[in-house]
Amino acid sequence: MNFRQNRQQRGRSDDWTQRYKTDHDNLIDERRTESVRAKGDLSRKRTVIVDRDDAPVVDEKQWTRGVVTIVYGLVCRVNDEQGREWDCTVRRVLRTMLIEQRGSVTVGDRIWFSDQAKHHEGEPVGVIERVEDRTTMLSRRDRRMREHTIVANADQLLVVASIAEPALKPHLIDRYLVAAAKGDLRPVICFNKCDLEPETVLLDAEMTEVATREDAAWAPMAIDDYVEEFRSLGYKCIRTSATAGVGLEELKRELTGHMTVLSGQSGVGKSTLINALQPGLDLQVNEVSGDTDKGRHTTSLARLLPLDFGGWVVDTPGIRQFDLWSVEPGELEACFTEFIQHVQNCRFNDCHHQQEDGCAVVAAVDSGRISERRYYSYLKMLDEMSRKD
Ligand SMILES: Nc1nc2c(ncn2[C@@H]2O[C@H](COP(=O)(O)OP(=O)(O)O)[C@@H](O)[C@H]2O)c(=O)[nH]1
Ligand SMILES: [Mg+2]
Ligand SMILES: [Zn+2]
Repeated sequence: MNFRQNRQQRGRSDDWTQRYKTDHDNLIDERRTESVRAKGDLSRKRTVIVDRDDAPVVDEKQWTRGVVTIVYGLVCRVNDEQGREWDCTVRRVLRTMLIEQRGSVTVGDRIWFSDQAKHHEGEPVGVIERVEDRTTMLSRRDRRMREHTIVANADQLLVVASIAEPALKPHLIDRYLVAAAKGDLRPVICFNKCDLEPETVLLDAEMTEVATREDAAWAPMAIDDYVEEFRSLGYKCIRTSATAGVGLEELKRELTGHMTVLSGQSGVGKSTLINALQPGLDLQVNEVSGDTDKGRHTTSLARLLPLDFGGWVVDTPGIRQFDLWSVEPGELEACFTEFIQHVQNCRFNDCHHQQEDGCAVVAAVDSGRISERRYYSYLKMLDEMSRKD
């Protein structure tokens, strides 16, 4: 499915948050009164015909295809294939069905909606009738350990790092790579701020804790060597400077035609990069998610941003810090691509590659075929997982 972009610029930032808060209830109520009026079109829609997967059968004459770009409470903003924006609620029967399947409509969902021939503050109003099966899902866990899908159908994860201000954190990159592998997304690593003098990379304190090997000799490398390390593992690496305009064409090529989730710690230049690729978006630079109410509202929403050159980026502060809760210790080794060929040679089937006898991964670290740094990164994540339960 190819969605055309909405080139129109909208002056919407904080104001829609407030608008939805006050208005989405009205919008829902409006719909409710409407659907009890038993005449014509509306009463016909009360009977929902479902296909074998229990999803309502597509009604191409009455429905329009769209993609959900933002979800605020019970209201979804939807872009249709002409790039027009709609305010949609979810058909109640579908909502119930989704709740039973422990899900709800999410940013990135490909949907079908019906035109309610109404307007809400200038936006046409629709009702989501059907959600297509998702190809991928990225989730996070809330404080009560419940899983929330943040974005559906993304196919790439852009891992943005900076070589200075803040200094490169290779372990953090490894974590994003694990999340990408787990979520079935293709990772692209962007080393930004290449106009600056690289800062020394420090082995973080927690990693020192797990570096139990007697001959631990890991020492910081030059930035070029880190880039080379990730590249040799098969990851696409791009050096950029958002401010000096370096590497932007290459980055653009990687994003074209994909739905790419932005990730990377605060301050590395994510917003600046996206603004450089698509000036009209005007993402706020230096936006820090604070504890103020305003901060929470404006930064906790995942948004799908259309790119003029084709594709979407997902700006979602919620997944900037991935935790590894959904990855099981046995799955972790499979997320370290260079371990895979060795794992089968470990003496024990349930080897976690810590200190076990006959561990082929440890042997590969000893012989230099697996980098010590990556191995410690693995141990650190494994250690965290064992603490969690
Ligand atoms: N020198 C330099 N500064 C950059 C570059 N990209 C972004 N910055 C600066 O880094 C700071 C944080 O950028 P921002 O885009 O808000 O980072 P985000 O938190 O990842 O979205 C801002 O002051 C930017 O101007 C770059 O390529 N080089
Ligand atoms: Mg930002
Ligand atoms: Zn092993």
